[in-house]
Amino acid sequence: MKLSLTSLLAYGLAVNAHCIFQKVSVNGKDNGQLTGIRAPSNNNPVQDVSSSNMACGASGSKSSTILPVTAGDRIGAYWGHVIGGAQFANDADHPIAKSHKGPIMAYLAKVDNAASANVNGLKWFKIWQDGFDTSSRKWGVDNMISQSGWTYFNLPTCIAPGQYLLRVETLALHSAKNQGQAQFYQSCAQINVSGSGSFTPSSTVSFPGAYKANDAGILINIYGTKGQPDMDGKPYTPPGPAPITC
Ligand SMILES: [Cu+2]
Repeated sequence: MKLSLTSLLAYGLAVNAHCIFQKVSVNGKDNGQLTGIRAPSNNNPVQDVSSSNMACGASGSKSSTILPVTAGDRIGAYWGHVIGGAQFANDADHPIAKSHKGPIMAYLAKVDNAASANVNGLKWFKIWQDGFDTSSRKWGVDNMISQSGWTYFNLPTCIAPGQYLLRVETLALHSAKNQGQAQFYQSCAQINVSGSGSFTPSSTVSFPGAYKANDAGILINIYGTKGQPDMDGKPYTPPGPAPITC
């Protein structure tokens, strides 16, 4: 059944197509809903790059769990339209509306205690990103949708042992040709890394602070000459620093 806009409004459901990062898997093991993660309680995006919510999203759910991971592990970040996944049966906007083209990025910040660390003033470095593939013309968001809401990346093998916040971000660019209309969705996972890595970042960024509203990867028209959201095949560089290399 396809619900009309009128019936959606009649049911009192939010008519938006946003998303929330709300679960973490490690080497294929799903840790469960909101376990070891700080996630906003609703799916509204952050649109002001100077907001303190740029770090880990608007404050919402908290968890006392710190997820054990080993450097090199395959991490999964799960996105859903709302907390819990789909908003209703056959939700076409789960895990996110197909219109919401853009990159997905992952950052780490070293903390003393991942469950209690204040998100303000942390020093972040990027470990992974899935931007735009000029040959397939697919965005990171397209890959996340095709993997049923999961985004996968490896925790770099060089990451030094200790506790970190893992910030995973979807940046939706469908309206980004107007300043302030790019949509940022991020939550932070609480992880304790083991292994024999010794990486210390030579440079870090802060959230807010890492992005400017007019950065080339944020204030951008992604539509080609026929209105298709594919950059006309031109390359796209996500905002922020390049991911580290081990
Ligand atoms: Cu949205």
